[in-house]
Amino acid sequence: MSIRVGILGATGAVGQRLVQLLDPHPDFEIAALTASEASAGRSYRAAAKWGLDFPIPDSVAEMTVRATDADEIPDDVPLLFSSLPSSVGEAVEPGLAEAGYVVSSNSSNARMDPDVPLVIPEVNADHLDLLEVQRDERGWDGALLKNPNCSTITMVPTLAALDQFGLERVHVSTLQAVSGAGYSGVTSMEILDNAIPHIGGEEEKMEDESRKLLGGFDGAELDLHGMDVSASCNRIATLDGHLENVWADTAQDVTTESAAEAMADYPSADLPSSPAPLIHTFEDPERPQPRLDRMLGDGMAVSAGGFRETPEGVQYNCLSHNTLRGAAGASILNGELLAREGYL
Ligand code: 11C
Repeated sequence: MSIRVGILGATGAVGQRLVQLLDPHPDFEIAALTASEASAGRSYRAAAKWGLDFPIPDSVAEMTVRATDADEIPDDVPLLFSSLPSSVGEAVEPGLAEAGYVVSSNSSNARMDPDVPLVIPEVNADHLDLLEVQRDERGWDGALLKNPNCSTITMVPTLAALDQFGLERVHVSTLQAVSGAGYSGVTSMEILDNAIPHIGGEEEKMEDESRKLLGGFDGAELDLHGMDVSASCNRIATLDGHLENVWADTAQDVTTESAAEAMADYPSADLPSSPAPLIHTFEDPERPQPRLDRMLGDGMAVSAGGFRETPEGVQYNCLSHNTLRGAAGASILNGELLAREGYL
């Protein structure tokens, strides 16, 4: 039976991707859409500034957009996918979880809260048990689960594959697509012939979230991974797909072959939106590239290539689709995990 779901922040770029990925979906059916007060009461077709290259699905086009408020969301919609701006997420998500909704959120607020699980199902599905701690500590009937930032999601599965060699230090420099900043269409032309060597707050997110995702969890407490992570984040004139140059220093020797093999063999999750293989590896040093590789695994795969040995470990490049694997698809995958683990 389909689980009725809501999308919070349904008119934004990630909200639109959520609509695209949920229509249709094997486990979920869209039953509620919310946005700001300015959009409430309008049809989704009228409220959404539809900028993506697929049609608005008929099933939602005439659905009335609601305000993002617990009183507005029907009780028979147990699962909410949140793509709210972080300040709005911070204000409303805890109240929704307290009111009994299970919230799978892409918003950046609360990702590092000790009793809020931050999950990539293929990497740290066991961290979901933190929801029991969350219920005990906060007394919520519902739950709040987060997926990481898109640039973190791109890199962390590759690091998870390399952790068998003992990760000690990670340096990463990113080349991030304009859709990560919400740019679309004509606005994205503003950075043509340019690159912006700074993305506010992004470095800290990559450094902190990576250590939480790869941290150890004993069923009650989470320890951050002991590796040092140092990030430099840059915006380039690509529409979709974050490309990242990673230097991973390891305690044990690692060859280019063993690094590539560890990534190619890294397992998928047994969930509808987890692709097989999870990580595509390339020998061609010019791959992965955003335009050629961002849609691998229906936009849910990670790609890696350009492997080179360094004195301390291995250097490589990785890529994923930032609004699919990196945002909307990541929230849906977490929703699938919540359903499988009996939280709905
Ligand atoms: C960017 N990674 O490309 C950002 C967008 O923490 O979810 C996503 C922000 C976040 O600008």
